[in-house]
Amino acid sequence: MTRSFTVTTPIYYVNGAPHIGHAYTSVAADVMARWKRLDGFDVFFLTGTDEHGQKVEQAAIAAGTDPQSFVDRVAADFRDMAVRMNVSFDDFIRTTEPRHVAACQELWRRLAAAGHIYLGAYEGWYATRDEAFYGADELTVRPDGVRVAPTGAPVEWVTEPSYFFRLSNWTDRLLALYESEPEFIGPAGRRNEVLSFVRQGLKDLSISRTSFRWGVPVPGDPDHVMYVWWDALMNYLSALGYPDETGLMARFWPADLHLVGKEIIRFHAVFWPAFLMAAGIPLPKRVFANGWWTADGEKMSKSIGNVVEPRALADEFGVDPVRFFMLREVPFGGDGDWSRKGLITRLNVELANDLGNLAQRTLSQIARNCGGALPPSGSLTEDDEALLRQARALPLAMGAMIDRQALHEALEECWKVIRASNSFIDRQAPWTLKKQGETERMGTVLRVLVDVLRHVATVLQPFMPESMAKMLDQLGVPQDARHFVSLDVPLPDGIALPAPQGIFPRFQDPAAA
Ligand code: ME8
Repeated sequence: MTRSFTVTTPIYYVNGAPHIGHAYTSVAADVMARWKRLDGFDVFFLTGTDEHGQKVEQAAIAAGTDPQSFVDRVAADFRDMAVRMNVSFDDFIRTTEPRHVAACQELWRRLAAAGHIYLGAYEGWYATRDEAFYGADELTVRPDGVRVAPTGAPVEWVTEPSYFFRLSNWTDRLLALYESEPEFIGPAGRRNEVLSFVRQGLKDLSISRTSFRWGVPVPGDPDHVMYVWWDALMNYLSALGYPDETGLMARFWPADLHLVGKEIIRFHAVFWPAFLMAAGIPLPKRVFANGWWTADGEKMSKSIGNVVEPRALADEFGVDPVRFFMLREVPFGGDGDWSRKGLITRLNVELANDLGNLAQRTLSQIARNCGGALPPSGSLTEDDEALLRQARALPLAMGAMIDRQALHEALEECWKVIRASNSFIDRQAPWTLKKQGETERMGTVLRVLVDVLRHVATVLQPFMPESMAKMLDQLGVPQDARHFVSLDVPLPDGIALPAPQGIFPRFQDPAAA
């Protein structure tokens, strides 16, 4: 039976244009989805937009439009960004879609009927920028007198009637979950943070608002709209057709991985499993938080406005170098400060030199000295075998790293092979073999390099889909032989290879010229 794999990104607030932070989580999830597809899994990859709540309503008012036209426009922009960055989502859910609204209301009805929801009044602090409630003990006062949450977002005092979810009933069961499923939250630092939050004991959660209208109406009480996080978390189920549990839900739920940013781990690792347990729905297997891209040390954010536009970078450098840089530069799960210089260095050194040049050197010699036909392999030396072994180990080794979201380790594993191949070509010097008339040995060396490059390009497809498709074309690998299992079938000797073309041109920075 085909194994399934379900991965999700957060659904992004449509209060402003997408930036590199959103592209980051989406590209990382895309790498995992593409990896599993190449490994033969039945994959469901979900992304989308979070369109309700006070923050979005305020942004619409500030833009001078009604909320629906505003969210239609910004959601289209997020979708466009995902497509441009080559994010291969299977569905793009929008929380203003009828299918989503219906699912939220149905879960609400069921939990209310089972006694998990009650009507009360909320009195406390709220940060619209975070769309989150805070306890007085979590706040600090800025020098200018403004009271702020730990995230730096200003808070305001809110008093209004509200429905509550009995979150306090779930403290022990959540702690038992973290204990029995140690992999439920990653990385470890985030797990500890969630544990210490839940160990303090949970208070009931306010899940409806009455002071504005832009949300999903509460069934049976139209004065209330649902708290935007209740609505947002439900996207993972509404996209799978909840409450129908037979179709996509049977095939793809529970999710294998919710990928999120570190600031929203609490919503995914505390509130969400509590809602699901109350509803008797199986829990996702893992929630993993990526770190933050900062600009001059501060989190890049739409609300702050210090952002880098991913599509502009893709226009300037190409989509793949941007995808590569984001996942190569910083250990996945940690933070990084955005650096244009860093991107140019990675592009020139690792893509143009290490990988691009290796392919170019190998393929141009085949074009020149083997009549453009893939040379057969003669007998292999220990040096040849060692390099081939290293390359053949990549799918399994990198797969294990990707399964624990160590994307940077997976890339490093591959670069070890690329660096070893560069040493190999220098050491074996096929150009010298040619001069010495050792044509057969020259052919074997080039063939070893083609076979190694084929492995490298195959496992790098999830990271750099367009460029690696080009490289596989040049290596003569047919379109339908690019999955991991295909690597067991050797390329036929003597096939004609297309004329090689550079894949990663070096970037000359006009700013530095
Ligand atoms: O929180 N660095 O939406 P959001 C790295 N709608 N990742 C970043 C980032 C940065 N500087 N900025 C944003 C929401 N991200 C909710 C989510 S889910 C049911 C609801 C990424 O538009 C990161 O994944 O504020 C973060 O969690 C997400 O975008 C937040 O996007």
